[in-house]
Amino acid sequence: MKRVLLTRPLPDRVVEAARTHFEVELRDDPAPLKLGQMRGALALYDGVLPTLGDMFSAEVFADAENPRCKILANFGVGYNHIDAAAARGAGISVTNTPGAVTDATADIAMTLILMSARRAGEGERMVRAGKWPGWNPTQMLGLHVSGKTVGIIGMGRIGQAIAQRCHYGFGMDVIYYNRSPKPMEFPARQVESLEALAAQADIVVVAVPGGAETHHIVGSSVFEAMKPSGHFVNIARGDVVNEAALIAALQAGAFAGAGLDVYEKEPIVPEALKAMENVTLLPHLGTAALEVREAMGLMAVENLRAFFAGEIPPNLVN
Ligand code: 8YV
Repeated sequence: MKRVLLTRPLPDRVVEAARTHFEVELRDDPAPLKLGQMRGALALYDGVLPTLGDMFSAEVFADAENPRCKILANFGVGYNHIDAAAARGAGISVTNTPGAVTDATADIAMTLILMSARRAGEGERMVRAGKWPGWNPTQMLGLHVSGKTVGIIGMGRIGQAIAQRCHYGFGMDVIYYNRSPKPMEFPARQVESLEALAAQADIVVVAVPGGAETHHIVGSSVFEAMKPSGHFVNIARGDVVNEAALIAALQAGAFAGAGLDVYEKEPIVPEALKAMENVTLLPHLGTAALEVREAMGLMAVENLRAFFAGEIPPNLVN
C-alpha cells in the first residue's frame, strides 16, 4: 500500500476514503508544515495531500533528489503555495480541486458584496455594542446592489459563478476583465483594462488565481479609478491586491467600502483594516462548509488514487 500524508485534520469522510486506498498518516496539527517537515514528507511518503499554508516553494524541492514522494494532491483549487514547476523538476506531479470550490467561493463573494454594500458588519457591531439608537429613516444607508454594475476581475469558474449570481439573483449588469473573452448566457461585457473596469463598476470583485503572474495586479491606479460610492471585494488571494495601496485608498475615502476574505500575510490582518468600520473582514471562509471541504478532500483522494493506479490524475496542473 502507498503511504500518504494528510498534512492537516480533515473531515472524517475524507480520511476514511483515503484509508480505503492508502496507508494514511494523519497529521493532527492545524498549523502548516515547516520547511524541514516538508522535506521530510517528500522523503518518507509516496504522496502528500497538502493544504493552503504548506509552502512548497522551490527551496523545498531544491535538494530532493529522486524523492519518494511523486505527487502533491493539493486540497483546494489555488495552488500558488506550491511551486509546481519546481515540483515537476523533482519529478513530482501536482493536482488541485477545481469545481468543488466554485459555488461556495462565489457565495462568499456575494456575502461580502452584500455585507459591504449594506454595511452589515458595521450594523452588527453597533447592535452588539448596545449602541443602536433605534430605527430612523436615514440611519446606516448603504448601496442598493440590485440593478447595479459588478466588475469581475478574472472570469474563470469562480468569476463566472459570481457573474451568474449577480445577474440572475440581483439583476446586475456584468462587466469583466479577463485575458480571453468568456461568453455567458446573458450580456456580460469584457473591458480592456482594470482601470476601465474600476471606473464603470459599482462593485469590483477580484476572482483571479494567485501566483507570480497576478501578484499586486490590483493597486492604486485601480482604487483611484473606482467610483466614490464603489465597493471592493477580494475572495481570490491576498497578494493579488497591494494591501498597502488598498489601505491608503480606503483611508483617503477613494471608495465606499471593502469586503475581504483573503490577505497578503494570512493570518495577519493589518490593524489599519480592522480600524475601519467600512471594511468587512472574513477569515478565509471561501470554502468553509462541511460538504464543500468533503468534496475537495474526496477529489484530492481521487487524484491520488488515479495517480497510483497509473492513470493521469483528473486534475493534474503541472
Ligand atoms: C481553501 C481556497 O479553503 O480552494 C482554494 O483555493 O482558497 C480555499 O477556500 C484552501 O485552499 C484549502 O487549502
